[in-house]
Amino acid sequence: MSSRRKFIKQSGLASLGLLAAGSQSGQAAVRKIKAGKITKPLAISTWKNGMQANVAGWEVLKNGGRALDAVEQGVMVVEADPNDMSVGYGGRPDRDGIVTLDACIMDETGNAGSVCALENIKHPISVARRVMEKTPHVMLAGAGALQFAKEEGFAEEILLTEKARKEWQEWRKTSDYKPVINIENHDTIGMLALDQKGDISGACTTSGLAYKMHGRVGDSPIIGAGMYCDNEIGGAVATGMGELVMKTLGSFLVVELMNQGLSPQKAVEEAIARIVKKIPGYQDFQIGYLAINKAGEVGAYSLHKGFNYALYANDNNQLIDSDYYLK
Ligand code: SD4
Repeated sequence: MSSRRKFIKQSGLASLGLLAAGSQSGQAAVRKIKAGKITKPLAISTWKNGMQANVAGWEVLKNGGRALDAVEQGVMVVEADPNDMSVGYGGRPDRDGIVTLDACIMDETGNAGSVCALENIKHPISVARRVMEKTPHVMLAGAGALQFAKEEGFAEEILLTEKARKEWQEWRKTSDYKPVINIENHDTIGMLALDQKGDISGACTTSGLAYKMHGRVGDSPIIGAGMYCDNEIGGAVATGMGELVMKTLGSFLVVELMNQGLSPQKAVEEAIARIVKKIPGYQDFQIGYLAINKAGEVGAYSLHKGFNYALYANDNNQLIDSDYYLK
């Protein structure tokens, strides 16, 4: 195996936080949502930290606000949280000790914005939104993204916390990528919202894989890979090993499958099945998908056990264990 392949493979499960314990079975919760009349507004976010993102998003949604504002404000809470070591401030650095951030956002009109390999800016999601709203482009990278952020008034900050720096220094002693499963209870945040008007938006933000190669960009800022929304159909977000999501353009695939008539749950299951069919060695990595449709139905599925998500609907925020493929 080439060293690059080994690096990516071994870093897979370890840095993805294949966690743990939510509060109830995903299928039961999904059925409850479907049985009720609800479904508007609705917020759904990846991992346990999605709970706090949903709370911020709900403030927007319950007051009749726009799904776009809900997802931006929701994920910003996690970006600012130093305890989430996969997102924004406090995120784990790359192998050179540099924190680089990826994020993307889409609104109900199909507009999209994204930044990748952005350094020193605490809220990449807001820079992505400015790219969407203020430039003729969709994606800005690296130094150009930073230049734009500064022109837009974002302050440069050191994002590497003492805790993340110490862990990185410890890691450098061995540069060992052995998977450690189920030690983290947080990860990249992807969030989808359906507002009272019935409009859908989505956001995704991450510091990417811990100790990735410098310059590596994952799925999270790629429109259609880490996140995709079509306001006539629904939205999807991905978490986990970005390389597998990029190779199958996962979030676009989920939305397109819903367009072909699949429920959100069937669509996310099919997107995981596609990875299983197409990508040798998929067993070594975690992937999780969330999806919603216009009716407020939700879907969640992952490759491995341990993916969970936060669902806020009917004035109730719940942490739910996702169903999964590798039983
Ligand atoms: C990446 N998809 O950079 C991100 C990481 C992630 O759960 O989502 N982890 O590949």
